[in-house]
Amino acid sequence: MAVVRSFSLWAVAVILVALGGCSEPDSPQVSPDTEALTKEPATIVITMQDDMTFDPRRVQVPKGAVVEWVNRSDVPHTTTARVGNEPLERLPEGIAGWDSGLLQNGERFRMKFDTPGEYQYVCTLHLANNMVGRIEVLPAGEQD
Ligand SMILES: [Cu+2]
Repeated sequence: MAVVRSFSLWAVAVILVALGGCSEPDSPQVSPDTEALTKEPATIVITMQDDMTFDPRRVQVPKGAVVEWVNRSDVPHTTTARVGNEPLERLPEGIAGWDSGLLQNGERFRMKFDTPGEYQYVCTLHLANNMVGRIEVLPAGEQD
């Protein structure tokens, strides 16, 4: 059950996903009439607050959703979930995790969640404040 440590590769993949998010190849046959049926991945925004919290602290998202963290406070924060840092950081089996690095006021970090399961992440700067968040990624068709 060896876990491949591939943070840097993962970070590159995340960046590529973030950069390419708006230009994903789609079906060339989509007409305006079927636009309503075209499935755009949902984007869920989580803000980082002055009181050292993620807001909302817990979210449920459908498989394929994009989560975007935005620092709305005057101090830097991170969103970080690393393999082997249980219990505060938890990832589904085989997921490499992520680390935004320092996000200053107004800066953003995005992740796409394609694997159902429970993800728990932290701000590495504010562990003492219990700055923890949780994302539950639901299998397709099971979200309310
Ligand atoms: Cu923080």
